[in-house]
Amino acid sequence: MAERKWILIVSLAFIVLVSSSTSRIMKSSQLQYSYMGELTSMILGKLRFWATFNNGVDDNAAKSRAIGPNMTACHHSYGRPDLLVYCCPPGFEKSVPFVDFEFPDPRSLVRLRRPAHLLNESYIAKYNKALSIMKSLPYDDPRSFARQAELHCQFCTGAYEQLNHSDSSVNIHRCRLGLGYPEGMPIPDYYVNKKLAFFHTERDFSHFPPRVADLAYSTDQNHPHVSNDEQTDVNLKFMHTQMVSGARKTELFMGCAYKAHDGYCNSPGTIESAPHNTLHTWIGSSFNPGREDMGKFYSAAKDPIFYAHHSNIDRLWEVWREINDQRLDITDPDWLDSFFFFYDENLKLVKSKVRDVLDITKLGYSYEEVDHPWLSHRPPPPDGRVLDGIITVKVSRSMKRESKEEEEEEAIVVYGIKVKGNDYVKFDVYVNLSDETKMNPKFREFAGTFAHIPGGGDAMKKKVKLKLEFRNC
Ligand SMILES: [Cu+2]
Repeated sequence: MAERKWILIVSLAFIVLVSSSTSRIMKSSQLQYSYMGELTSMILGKLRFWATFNNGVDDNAAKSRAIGPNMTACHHSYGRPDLLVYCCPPGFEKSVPFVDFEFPDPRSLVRLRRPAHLLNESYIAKYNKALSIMKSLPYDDPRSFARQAELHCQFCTGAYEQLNHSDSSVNIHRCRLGLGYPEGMPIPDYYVNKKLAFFHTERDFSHFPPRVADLAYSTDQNHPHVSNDEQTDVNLKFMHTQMVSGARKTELFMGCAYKAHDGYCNSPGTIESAPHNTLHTWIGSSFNPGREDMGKFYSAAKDPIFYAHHSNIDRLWEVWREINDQRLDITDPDWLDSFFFFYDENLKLVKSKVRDVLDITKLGYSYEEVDHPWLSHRPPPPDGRVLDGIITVKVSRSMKRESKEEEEEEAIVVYGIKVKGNDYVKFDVYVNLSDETKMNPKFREFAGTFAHIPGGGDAMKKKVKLKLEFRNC
């Protein structure tokens, strides 16, 4: 129960009016910790082995390839290739006792996460107030907004040494721990109201509402800028590909599972690439070199909109599991046992494993039901290519013949050839043609031909397929 209450408090409290004076105070106190931290991280780097024994690595964990941060070995990390940042928590060098995560009482009330664009005034006011309280807490307090924002920097830029001597760093994105509310294509108005806590200065002002978010955004100069209507249509079709046709397997949707000794795992799933990454970039300020704050790991969580964005990514995972009948999951124990540390509302340090945060029912919350309009927005099939010259395609072989005695034949099938009744159509198919002078049926590269005799009038259209035996040329 206690943990769940904390989750609620955090989710309500992540948005606060950022006054310039508050942020200056925050920055200056972080600066002091930075000097202190530099010294301690130098010393503690030498004591890494010792530190490992003070962070709850039990025998089983040591045998597994699960990953977790060594909380007493924190150091500078790169926020951008040209920027060294320091986001270690004050006093990290001292080992802090921790407790294992416990699920809330299953009989307690289920919390409902609502879409950000559908919140009513009283909800927004409550959220605003809670976030203000978090912002007013001193930097020393791990529950303060500034310290919560640093978690993203610590866990995503590799600030902590990793237990199990892994080259991989535990990345909170793979845990989908975001808190907040789902979609609505433009940024909700209250996020850009300067009188409210949701406002943040380091954003791209040209992307403020009523501009519809560009889920496939790119900073490339040639990236098209389109009307809101066109953008909405692009977004819906884009989401269909990212959620349905492009993500039919767990690994395609989720990306690779982190584990120790495998080196850096940098194979994101469809949703992590976009809309997750693209929206980070779309929201961040174009005046900053890394489109900070949202555009970079080290700074992203300083923007209150980060939490709503990440909660939506969490939600999309649930939606994806639902449309795939809940069958697709990663079962690798090394991934499931990878862990993080977070403070709860009572300032207790809690060790939380990936397996602890996968079932939202056990965590005591759910998402308000919304439509998924992108489900019915499958992009139309391509118009096809007009055969007015040589077309070259790469075809992967479905099988390899083990021996000449085998009876099965391998065939090349050219699907969907469309011809008009009155047209004369003929084309040849060649396999492994490396020399165009051999484009002649007398060579072995010739695989077969398609020929259509005119007749039946233009109104009569035919859709046929050509099947050719594959011979090893
Ligand atoms: Cu993110």
